[in-house]
Amino acid sequence: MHYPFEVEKLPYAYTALEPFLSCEILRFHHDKHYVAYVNKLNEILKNYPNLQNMSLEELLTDTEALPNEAKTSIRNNAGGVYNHELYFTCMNCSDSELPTDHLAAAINVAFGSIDQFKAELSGAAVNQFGSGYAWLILSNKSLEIIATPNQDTPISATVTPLLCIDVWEHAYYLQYQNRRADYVDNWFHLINWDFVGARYMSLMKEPV
Ligand code: MN3
Repeated sequence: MHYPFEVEKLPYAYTALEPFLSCEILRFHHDKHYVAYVNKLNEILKNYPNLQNMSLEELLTDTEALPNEAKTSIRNNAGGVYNHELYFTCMNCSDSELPTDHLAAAINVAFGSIDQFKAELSGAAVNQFGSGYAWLILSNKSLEIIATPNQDTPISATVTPLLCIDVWEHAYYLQYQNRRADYVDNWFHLINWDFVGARYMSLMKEPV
């Protein structure tokens, strides 16, 4: 039983990501925006006991199992939960600016260099029109960068996201106002490369 979904605590203090991301932003982002998605998802699932044993990933991938009238709202809210949990977990305050080991090697193969990877991810984040996310994904064991609108989640049998940056205005406006590019630039200081590297390694071990 996965229902009711529980709010995941931030894995660091609200002030931990300063000066790159303010305490005020993290408080609103986690305690209001993310929590609202968890509550809304639970509210919807309350009416569907037969969906209450599905995991978040199953709700997002096995859409055939969802009733037509609730498909869109479940996708949006389960996406809002999944995306925010990955976003918060992908950050920390270690200020390790570079990936290491196998992930670093894979990034070099996929993008040519770490700098080129940063340029491409940054471009996807800055150019995403309106609200959404930019992602580093593992697709059939290859690294790719994509952007998605709203709370869409790039997850399927063969695609798993490794890292995401939230570019909804609520993720940066209180500190950066309209300067999304500055937020994205500074966010690179916050990537938890230990987490992303470990996630990459465990996914590479799974059969395709
Ligand atoms: Mn958000």
